[in-house]
Amino acid sequence: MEEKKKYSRTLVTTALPYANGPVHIGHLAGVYVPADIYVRYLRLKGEDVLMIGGSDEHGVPITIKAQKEGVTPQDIVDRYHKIIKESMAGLGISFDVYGRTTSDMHRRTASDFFKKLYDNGEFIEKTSEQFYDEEADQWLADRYITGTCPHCGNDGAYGDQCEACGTSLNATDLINPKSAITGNVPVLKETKHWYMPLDKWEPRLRQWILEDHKEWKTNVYGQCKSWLDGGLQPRAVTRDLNWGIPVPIEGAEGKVLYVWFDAPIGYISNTKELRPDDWEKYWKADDTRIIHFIGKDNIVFHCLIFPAMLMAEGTYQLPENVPANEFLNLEGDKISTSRNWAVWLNEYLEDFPGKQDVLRYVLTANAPEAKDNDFTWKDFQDRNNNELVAILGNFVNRAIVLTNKYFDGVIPEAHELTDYDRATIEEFKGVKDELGKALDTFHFRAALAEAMKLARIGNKYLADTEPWKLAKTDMARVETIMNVALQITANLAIAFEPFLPFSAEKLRKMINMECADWNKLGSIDILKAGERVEKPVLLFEKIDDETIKIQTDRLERIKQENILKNFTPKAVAPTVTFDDFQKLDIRVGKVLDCEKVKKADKLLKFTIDDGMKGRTIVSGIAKFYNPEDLIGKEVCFIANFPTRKLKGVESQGMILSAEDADGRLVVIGPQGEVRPGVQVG
Ligand code: B3M
Ligand code: ZN
Repeated sequence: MEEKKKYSRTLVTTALPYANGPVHIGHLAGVYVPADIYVRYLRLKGEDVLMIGGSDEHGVPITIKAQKEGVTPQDIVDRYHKIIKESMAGLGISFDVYGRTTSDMHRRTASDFFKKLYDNGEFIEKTSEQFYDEEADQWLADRYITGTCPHCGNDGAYGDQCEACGTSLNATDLINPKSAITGNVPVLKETKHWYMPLDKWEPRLRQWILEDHKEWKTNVYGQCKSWLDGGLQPRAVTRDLNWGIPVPIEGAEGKVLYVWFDAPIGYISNTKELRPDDWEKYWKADDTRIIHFIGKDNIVFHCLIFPAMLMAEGTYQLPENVPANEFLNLEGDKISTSRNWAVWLNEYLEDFPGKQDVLRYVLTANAPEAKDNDFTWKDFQDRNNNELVAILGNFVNRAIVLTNKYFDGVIPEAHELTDYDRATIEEFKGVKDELGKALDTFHFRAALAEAMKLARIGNKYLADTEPWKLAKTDMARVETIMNVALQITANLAIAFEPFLPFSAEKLRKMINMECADWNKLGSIDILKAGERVEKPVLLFEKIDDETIKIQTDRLERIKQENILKNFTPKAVAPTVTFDDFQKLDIRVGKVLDCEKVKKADKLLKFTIDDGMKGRTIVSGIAKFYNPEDLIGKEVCFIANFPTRKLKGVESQGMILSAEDADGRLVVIGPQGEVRPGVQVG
């Protein structure tokens, strides 16, 4: 392999979330948590690194949300920018700057960028037919138009992208296009726009990615390859919209820059905001390394379109890597803002105060690095209780408690090391290399597992050496053991800093370690004998079933609401004759008794007064009723249904019930009292 280019500084960018809603665990697992781990790691190593973030405040996602609520787009972005910025800070995502694309700095930067490309003749000017909603009197760009994706058949595809298969589209590619404002079939009208001729840059993009960046993640490399192999087309970089950055040329009134043209430039504007005097070296110097953290739906924009823009501009570095992640699902279903199927960061921080690191841990341990992955509350609880509490928290707590107990908090000296001590030390020395290698190559799950390995080594060391048993007989040995255990604790404070910054800080305070230094990882003389540790503080606590149930109940409620919202009655069955109908002998009966059928959690056994000699009917509605509540009620049943045996009980008929959209069964009965045994017809 070709030797790695030397670099002196790193610019890490993180996708700018649309300010049309709060951020959720999908955004976090895909982009912000891994980026934050990476940046914290570089900082620990003493490298020059900037972490650039901000809100994406233009584009149709914002105007659609504003129209829905009857407020201005500015109201929407002001509201969500604040929520997003505060909640990210709450989770310890350590941006050096978190800007916004409605800032003056950004407006100027994006506008100048466009102007330079325009002046250099980098755009194609083209008049073409675009969709227009006559009733709404509005052009339909991007998400204003929905239809069927010509590639995968998803019928919720947008005019610029299909989220199901990730393909980037032109609105006119959609099958059965519909206006997202009125639902009308749009008309085509002529309008002029400016296009980036991506085809012109294709050979350079090909060389740059397919030849020079074979080390990129396979999911990213593969997506790029398939686009490049499909051939790139010119893409419009302007839109007919009244929200965005005005196209800075004559004859473009009423037109704005396409949001995907201005948003990536936001990385540049926000860097300028942060470092007005020397921002350029982070973008243009040879020894700068740019890394874009994004989700998989943004790959085309960051690997092909933005690089083509940078190539056309001519003075910028191209990204060194784009470690895009796949998607995180929630309890088996795709996360969806419109269906409210998400765990929202701002709500999490309210519901789980002080537990930022638990979420960071779970999202990293489960990161969708190579394939889509699933977040479940059960897994969240298990990982907290069985890993953070039982392994990491337990070891640290033991080391600190024992030091306080035997040495009054003073770090004891290590005397002669045994072979076992030496083997343990060798083992944890290896962790540094492995951890560094995994972090350098964006394998954050593997890196976290390595850090956890260190805690496991510590636990095993104490369990094997049993200092509490030696305390009466061999205090010198206990001193050595506790010294080693405390050195492991100090190593943990360094190793976990990127992943669990809140807990690492608590831990550092407990052992009076001022700052974490990556270079010391793996050494056994981080803490000096004679110095003190503080009293133990719990790093993690168990999360009980009730706490989890509140969350799963909430999701269950949302699921039901969504089902009911989307309910459409089934098509009516083929017509029957009166004779057909009369064949069914439906009657009213009174419930004399009702009880659960043993060993069958779905079945209820009814004793029915049918006006004759009475009958028993078994019905599969146990999940929806308390048997006692049905006693005394009148129900309708089919009297000439064939007798069947259900779980050993003979059922002589069938009780009628309606199945609601969510699968709930509701028993049907007369709306007034009638004599048991009368017929329904
Ligand atoms: N706002 C899309 C998204 O949130 C877009 C990213 C911009 S990154 C420059 O997925
Ligand atoms: Zn598709």
